[in-house]
Amino acid sequence: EFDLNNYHSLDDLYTWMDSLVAKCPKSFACQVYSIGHSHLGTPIKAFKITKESPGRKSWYLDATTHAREWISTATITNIINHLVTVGDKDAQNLIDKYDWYFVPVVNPDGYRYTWEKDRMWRKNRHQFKTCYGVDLNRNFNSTNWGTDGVSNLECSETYRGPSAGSEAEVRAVSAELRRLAPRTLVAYTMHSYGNMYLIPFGNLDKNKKCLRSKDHDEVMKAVEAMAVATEATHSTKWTRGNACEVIYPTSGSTDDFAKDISIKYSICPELRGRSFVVPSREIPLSFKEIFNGIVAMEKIIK
Ligand code: 0X9
Ligand code: ZN
Repeated sequence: EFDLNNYHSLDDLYTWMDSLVAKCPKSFACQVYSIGHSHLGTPIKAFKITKESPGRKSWYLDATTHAREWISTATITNIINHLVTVGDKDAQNLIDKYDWYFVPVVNPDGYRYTWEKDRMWRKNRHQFKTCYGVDLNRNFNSTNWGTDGVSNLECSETYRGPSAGSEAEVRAVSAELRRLAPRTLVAYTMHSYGNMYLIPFGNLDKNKKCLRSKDHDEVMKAVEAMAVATEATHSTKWTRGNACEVIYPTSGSTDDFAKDISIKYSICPELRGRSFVVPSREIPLSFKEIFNGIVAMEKIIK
């Protein structure tokens, strides 16, 4: 039995995703597919929940772009499970209104490495001359790639890579986001840790000031509702706002890329935790607070 309140190896997770398809009710369709392969050739698997009818909008969610941020994969796993098998009023409403696309592990090579060798690994496992790995959240071909909060040194934890979109994982996610963008309302790329909801942009403008999107205020209204619902779940505090202002400038992030290709609600949650290693007993707490946030935000966006 797959324990939703625990962490799982990549192989166990992928097996669970396949087995969940068989439990999908008749009222909607479930499918596992691959969006591409990692640097070392591991499939990057996605799970989709769809209904046949024209003009539907979708949500895209991903996790574990950074290998050590296991709580993000555990949280997304619980969201998928809840939508497919629990079918309460909230789940039914979300599936009635939207198609859902999930990539639980964007960085499967890095994730494997955290299980087998180094729990604190962050980057992918691309081998360079002196060190391994590109920071995938610095490699997306978004505005001003390679400028802010990045390193051009291959041994750095924030190595941007040799060029924009040089990494297989980033190309796979970028292609999937581009494919889905015309009908996608929300891109939700989960990280840890810090109790934050961040929105684009991470990067600076030409005067080296934090850059807000044109619709910043409108997007913040939705994020505010999300944050309030999350905070109410277990009486916690969540910081929210422009990523560059709230934490630090970055360029080449998933959320900046998604915003650049016109996905309106592009959000980067930094999930709960006091370190990258979050005790498994907090998995159900993370799921509940994040799911409540999604339910609350859904009510006010279109
Ligand atoms: O540095 C990062 O990539 C993120 N923090 S983490 O601890 N998960 O590594 C923050 C990214 C903030 N910028 C954007 N979301 N654009
Ligand atoms: Zn991260």
